[in-house]
Amino acid sequence: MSNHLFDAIRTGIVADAPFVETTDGRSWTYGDMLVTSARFANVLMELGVKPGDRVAVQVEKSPEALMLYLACVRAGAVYLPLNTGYTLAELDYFIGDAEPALVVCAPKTRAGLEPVATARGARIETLGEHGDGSLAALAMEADGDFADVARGPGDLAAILYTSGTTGRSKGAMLTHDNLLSNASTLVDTWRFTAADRLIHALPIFHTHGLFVASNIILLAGASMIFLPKFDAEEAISLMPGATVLMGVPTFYVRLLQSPKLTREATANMRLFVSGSAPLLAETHRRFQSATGHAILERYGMTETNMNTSNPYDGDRIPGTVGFPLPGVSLRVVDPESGRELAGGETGMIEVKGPNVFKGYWRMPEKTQAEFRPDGFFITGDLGQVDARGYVHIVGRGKDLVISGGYNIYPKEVEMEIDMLPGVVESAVFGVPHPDFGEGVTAAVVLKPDAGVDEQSVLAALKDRLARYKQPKRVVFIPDLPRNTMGKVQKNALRNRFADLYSELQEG
Ligand code: MCA
Ligand code: AMP
Repeated sequence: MSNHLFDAIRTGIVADAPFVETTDGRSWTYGDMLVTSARFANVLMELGVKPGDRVAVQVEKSPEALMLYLACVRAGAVYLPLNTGYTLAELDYFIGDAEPALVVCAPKTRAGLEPVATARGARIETLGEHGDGSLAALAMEADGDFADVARGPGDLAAILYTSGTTGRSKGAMLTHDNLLSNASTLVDTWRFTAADRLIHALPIFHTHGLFVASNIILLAGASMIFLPKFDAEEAISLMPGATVLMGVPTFYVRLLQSPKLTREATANMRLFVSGSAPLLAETHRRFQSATGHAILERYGMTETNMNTSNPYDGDRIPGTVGFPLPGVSLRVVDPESGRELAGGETGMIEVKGPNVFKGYWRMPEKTQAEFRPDGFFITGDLGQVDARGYVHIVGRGKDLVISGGYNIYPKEVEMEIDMLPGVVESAVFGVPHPDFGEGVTAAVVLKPDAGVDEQSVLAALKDRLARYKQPKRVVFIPDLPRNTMGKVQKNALRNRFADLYSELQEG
């Protein structure tokens, strides 16, 4: 029997080679990984999770959480990671839509989440950040051997929710081969070997930290230092014993604020990768002058995994995302007609390849609307390909703000603000922010004598939206700027409030 993704992870495994360690002194070898993920897989079966069932997981980052992901892969279940910042209101939607057989949450959030899970027919267990919780207790008693459930390349391994420009979030269905093909390509492209040691400071509920970082390490038989969150000073102190860092641009902005970021401190490092949001060319240049390392910028999406990468050998050009990865086809088209554009012309980026997801969970119409008849996926990103073949992302055709590597869909925030008493309407947009790249900003139109101020708007959003989606500033204006068709002109708002965060020091 074969399990497409896990068989590849097993191949060539060295049982006593280090896999993951934490800064509180816990560590797992590859042999430990096999046993621990088997124990969790046995528990999933005992709890009645069947192949194809969804397992929704909202827990703090820990090696055990990663073992639970691997257990789902081995048991043929579909792993559904959820941002720890999501509020109960947000979770209710995801659980209702995905209909998981099991919800795993942090011990401290169980009381709040239990009614939501049980109302939706899901069982609930807990997993704490130090290997505690009811699921971990069951795993400790379980068998350390597990016969992996047969899964083919096209079977689902995970569903990751990504917000939509209209309406609610969509679950991107990722198959075993989407994950395996992309991670294998990146191992080769970025020259990973068993000798690598990654500083893993990203969250593990999104593609970047879960699939790009963790799957690469597993396939290469390499090791990683698992940090609960990113801290620039801590990351620098770990660099002499590490070889690679993967981060969002905010990581690099924050690293550059430290006088300890020097050529000597980074001498053992061979690779710094950036993605999830545009890296300013200025950050790239400053990093190179401080350390001698050219950050390797790549471009991906939840739906597609990684699409392009600057070269490992060769010029890593600031402000570009490099070349399509081997096996990935990329074209730039006229958004209206779908006609392919010539090099140097700006249009919609479309991609096709084994990396591209299977579709949106239970949304066949939305899936169809985002694919061309010839199988290319419409990314919503605007870009061009230069004469040397480097892809440049020049904007977004979708109404989206990216703050510190997290995506915020303005519509979702606007709907919450528009429901507040005293509010006529609102527009949410991103403007430059020295730390987060873009700062979520709301322009609000009030009824006369509404008695609403910035603090009251923010207070009302507190339990409705994850913290990172909440506006950093709320400004009040008499009317929203509109074009002759009545469409809100967000560009005009972005221009008007472009300097809102410029007085902030970086970080
Ligand atoms: C935290 N806050 C944020 C963000 N993170 N606000 C806006 N945007 C954010 N990204 C809030 C905190 O709740 C806090 O609010 C205040 O801002 C300051 O928090 P701070 O301690 O400075 O933040 P932090 O905990 O240090 O986190 C910043 C971070 C983190 C390290 C940049 O957001 C992060 O790890 N981002 C990575 C996201 C990621 O993995 N994206 C990949 C998605 P308060 O003070 O009120 O409590 S995958 C993807 O995009 C595709 C596939 C791809 O290409 O990779
Ligand atoms: P997500 O929905 O979290 O998967 O975010 C994917 C989006 O992040 C892409 O569609 C891009 O808009 C953006 N993105 C990812 N990597 C980069 C990059 N290197 N440069 C610019 N934008 C990026």
